[in-house]
Amino acid sequence: KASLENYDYTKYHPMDEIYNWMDLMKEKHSEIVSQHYIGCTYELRPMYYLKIGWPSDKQKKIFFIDCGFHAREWISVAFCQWFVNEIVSNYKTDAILANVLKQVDFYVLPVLNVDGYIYTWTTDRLWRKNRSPHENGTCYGVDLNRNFNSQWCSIGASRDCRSNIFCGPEAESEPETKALARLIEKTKSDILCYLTIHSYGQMILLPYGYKKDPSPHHKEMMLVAEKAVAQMKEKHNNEYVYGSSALILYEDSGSSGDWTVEIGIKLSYTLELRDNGTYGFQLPPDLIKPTCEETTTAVMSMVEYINEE
Ligand code: ING
Ligand code: ZN
Repeated sequence: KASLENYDYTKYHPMDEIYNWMDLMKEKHSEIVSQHYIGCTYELRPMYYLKIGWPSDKQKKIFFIDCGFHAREWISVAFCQWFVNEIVSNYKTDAILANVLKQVDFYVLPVLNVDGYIYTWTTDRLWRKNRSPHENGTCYGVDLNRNFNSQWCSIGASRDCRSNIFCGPEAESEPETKALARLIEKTKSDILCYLTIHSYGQMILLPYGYKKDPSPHHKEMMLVAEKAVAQMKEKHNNEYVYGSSALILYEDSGSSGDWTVEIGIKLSYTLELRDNGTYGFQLPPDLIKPTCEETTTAVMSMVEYINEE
């Protein structure tokens, strides 16, 4: 069994290594890290998140991050791992972080779409959806970011199972969607910020996707995004844009970012990491480090904002 000491965060890792990594994390850093099962994928693989923070008697706030919604967006998965490693490597020496971990629990879900992620390693590097069969097994996969129960399949989604943005037979039809939605619902009154990590395009997307109207905390969310983008620019002089999905990207429905706002979570962002299209989903491993470094500064600026509130 590999050890955490020589785990390489500047490489992409296949799913078996990520499961193993989660085991090692919770064993080695058991004082602040625990692992939680949320359900099984269509192909019956377990999905887990890591909870990171000091145990506390008082109700803590939650900063929620998920990765690996879309199978081919490998940098997203690499970021969740990088971020967990940052916390466990620094909480003993970084006073700000130590303080944050008293008030806030990070929930980090490294891979939601486990079946799809494995499929990109074995069969098709550019697969996006999960792996549930449809129409008697003639086509596969639902877009998990079109399967949430918020204006489901009304715009920017397809009812054709061959489409890459297939919304599924109904809202929350997929076990992956259901498991994540139930976890978020159960903990929503404590979630201060929901972040879902995608690639690519270098954007911080705000709700809504399904309409051009601003969401309830739009102004505040824009301020927080502006700060995050400034931090990222400072780190590696790399430009991210921010704004509501429907305005700066495209209209879409049934995304997790819209659904979390609709159930009352105050801050909800979809991050599109590097790059701007040169390599697209196949971001070379030597760009993992700068991408994760700048994204960590962005996330930490958001965390500090909610912690000061
Ligand atoms: N992008 C997101 C997608 O699901 C998105 C972008 C998210 C648009 C939320 C609107 C709302 O299409 C990627 N790269 O998957
Ligand atoms: Zn995506």
